[in-house]
Amino acid sequence: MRLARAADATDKAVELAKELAKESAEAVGGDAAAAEGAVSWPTEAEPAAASTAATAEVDEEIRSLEADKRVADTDKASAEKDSTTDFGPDSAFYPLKDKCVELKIAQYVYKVCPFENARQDHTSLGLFSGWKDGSDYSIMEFTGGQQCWNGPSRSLTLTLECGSEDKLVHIDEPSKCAYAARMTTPAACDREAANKLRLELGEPASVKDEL
Ligand code: MAN
Repeated sequence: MRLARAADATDKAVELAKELAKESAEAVGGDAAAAEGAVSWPTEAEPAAASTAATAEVDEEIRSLEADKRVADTDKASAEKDSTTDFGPDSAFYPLKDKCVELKIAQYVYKVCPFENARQDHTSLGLFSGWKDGSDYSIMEFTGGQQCWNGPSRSLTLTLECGSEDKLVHIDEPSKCAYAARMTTPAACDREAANKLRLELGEPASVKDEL
């Protein structure tokens, strides 16, 4: 929608630029016909007042279009990223996109942004690299974080549990520079409820387990 609006706005601006160029060319005694064909700007040292106003109006329109374009570019990049991200069955975990949760433990503030990255203060604990194999969309993996002194590159696993709010509830470091976090989120409740039901019905806990 925004892209369509930006395209509309661009057409309008081109029309406006042509009109204004024509007016300003007339105002400074230029060739109006030539101005309409190729948008040409007056080159006089002291342009007429009308020409200055027209230039300001076009400049303003250009600034506004540039702002529209930046928004459209950001939307496009975000849509492209979304199309390659696995938000789980029926996109159950889409609500966690653009969310971040924090927890302070001892001297560190941990910040996890589920489909983005994980941090310990300013130290990267990795970027979201996918769902842990066989975890049935319950564990997210973050890899390629800041190199540990004499050790591996930092990484983190995030276990998602059903809960009434998006909240980081625990983080520890079971082995040096490999962190394990747990967060609660309503987004995990459907999956947990479905698994519970399957269990009660005596069926395997998840489709994946059947494979
Ligand atoms: C920092 C922190 C710790 C980590 C050490 C490893 O102090 O990132 O979590 O164990 O570095 O040197």
